[in-house]
Amino acid sequence: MEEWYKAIEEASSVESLESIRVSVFGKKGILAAEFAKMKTAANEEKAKIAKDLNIHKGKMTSLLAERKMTLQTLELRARMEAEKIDVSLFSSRSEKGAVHPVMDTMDKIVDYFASMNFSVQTGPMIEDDFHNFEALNLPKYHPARDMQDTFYFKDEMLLRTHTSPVQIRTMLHTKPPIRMIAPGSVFRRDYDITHTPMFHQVEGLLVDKEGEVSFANLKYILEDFLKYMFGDIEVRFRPSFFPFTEPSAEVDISCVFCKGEGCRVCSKTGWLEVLGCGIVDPNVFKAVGYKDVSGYAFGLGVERFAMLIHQIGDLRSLFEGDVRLLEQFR
Ligand code: 2NL
Repeated sequence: MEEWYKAIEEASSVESLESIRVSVFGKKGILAAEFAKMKTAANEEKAKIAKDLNIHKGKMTSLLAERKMTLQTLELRARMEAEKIDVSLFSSRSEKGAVHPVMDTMDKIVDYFASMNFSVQTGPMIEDDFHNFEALNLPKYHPARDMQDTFYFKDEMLLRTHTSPVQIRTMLHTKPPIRMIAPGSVFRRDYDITHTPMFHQVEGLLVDKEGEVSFANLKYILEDFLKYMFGDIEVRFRPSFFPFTEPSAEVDISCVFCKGEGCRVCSKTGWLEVLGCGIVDPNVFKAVGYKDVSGYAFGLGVERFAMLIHQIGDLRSLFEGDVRLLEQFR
């Protein structure tokens, strides 16, 4: 029996301990063999043999359990040591990041207007009714204020639907002349291949003395800007309507995919609409207390520019957060 105690105490692994356990406690183990001997022992000796064997059985059970605990702890410690990872080590596999195509496009737009002496202004994304609508000649009950298009909070607060409130705020705290752009995120309740509930705009505003700003000035800078963005393309202005400008125009470029031949992207027209613009409506100047001034303004959707520049088909792919999109722009 003593040799088995020694074997348990000297077992060097959980595995070898288990084979010892089987040799002692198994059906053909030594305890079973010892108990079997009782059958042939003299009657008066049986009780003593049984008592001794049961004492051994108890001692070995607890000794086995104790040794098993010790070995498991040692084995876990050895494994943790072997699998230790130094998270501060440099990895030979370092992935390069990429600028998101929307931000890359926005940067390029901002660079152009900065080079033309336009300042870059920002403002809050949570706006009030006055700065987002009222001051822009969008009176109460104008369809553009519809709950279906605008995300509203309580107390007439809302997520800005365009970056125009930034121009309103700038005019309210700055004397003319003004030359500014307002890049930023805007929000509308819309979601399909060509609309996401959050998107980016760059709007521009120029204000100077009455009679100093013409539609010709606006036409020149937008043509120059679009050629900077898209290269060798044609530009055309079509009459349009916005509540905050009069007269207003929408601006098309010749299709960057088919060079004006007509294709799926331009719906066979050869033209792509990229901008809205116009001469600032007098009601806007009245709302901010400006007198004897004239100005022009324009607005564009950055995602649309990014899609045309990088040939991206579905607008939603810009916002899914799939790194495979970014990998293409490294
Ligand atoms: C479009 C059209 C436009 C403006 C935005 C503007 C702002 C002020 C006063 C007058 Cl404070 N106008 N912004 C003007 C014309 C068009 O955006 O299609 N945007 C995506």
